[in-house]
Amino acid sequence: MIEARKAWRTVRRIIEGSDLVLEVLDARDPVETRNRRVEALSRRYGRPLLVVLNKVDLVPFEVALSWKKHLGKEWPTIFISAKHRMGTRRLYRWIKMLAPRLPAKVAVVGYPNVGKSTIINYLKGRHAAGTSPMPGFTRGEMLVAAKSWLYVMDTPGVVPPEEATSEELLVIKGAVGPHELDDPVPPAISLIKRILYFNPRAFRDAYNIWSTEPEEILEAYGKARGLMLRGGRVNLDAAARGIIKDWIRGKLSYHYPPPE
Ligand SMILES: Nc1nc2c(ncn2[C@@H]2O[C@H](COP(=O)(O)OP(=O)(O)OP(=O)(O)O)[C@@H](O)[C@H]2O)c(=O)[nH]1
Ligand SMILES: [Mg+2]
Repeated sequence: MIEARKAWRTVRRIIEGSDLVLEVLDARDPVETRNRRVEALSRRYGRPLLVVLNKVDLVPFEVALSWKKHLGKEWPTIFISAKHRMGTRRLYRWIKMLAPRLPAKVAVVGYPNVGKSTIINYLKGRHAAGTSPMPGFTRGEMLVAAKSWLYVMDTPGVVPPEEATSEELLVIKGAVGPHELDDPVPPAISLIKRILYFNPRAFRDAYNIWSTEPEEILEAYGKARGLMLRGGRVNLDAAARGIIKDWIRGKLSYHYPPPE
């Protein structure tokens, strides 16, 4: 919790010192990765904000488009895939358009693991910021000179304090790694339920598991990976961590349209 408060302090200071804020969301779950506290801070300091829906390679094009339209009612919004280097030109264009001056100092903020550091590397065109499939990787801030007219600030992923109390929610948001959980089974079960709700085929597609019962899916996953305890029972703990990891890494995916 102290760690989280420190991270928010960093983010607040960086937003205050920036010309433009990029709020990064995971296109698989824009509702759960939308960071209204970041939006409130941008408003408070009068900084323009661009919503960047990242990881669109994991959702159908029409879904990304409908979210862009939906979120676009509140903030300028674009979608990109930083990993697959899709959408850079558009991103540069929007930064130039929204920044009140050049060179612009741009703060890249959002939940853990949404791809902030990957976006920084992609803006720079080569590796500058450390990235990791495990959330909570970036600990401090980092200023990167991406172009002659563009400075970008990498920031640690932040979770609003009121959400930091539910491990189940944090797992869905991709904001905690499996190694951080004492008992990964309950959050894995809620994650499986949510994935099934939005994408009933997810486990079939990812692992060829046809069950639609969360507990059975966990068992089948453990069995298929050889995650067994002595006596022939499945190591549910390890299976739960495995599924959470696959969700974080984008091996499991779902999507849903914005509200009408
Ligand atoms: N499929 C897909 N994966 C991506 C994309 N962008 C980033 N990732 C992956 O998401 C994971 C997290 O990326 P990071 O850039 O480290 O995320 P971050 O927001 O900086 O995370 P923290 O520093 O922990 O807050 C990595 O495994 C990236 O490869 C994308 O566009 N598509
Ligand atoms: Mg990072």
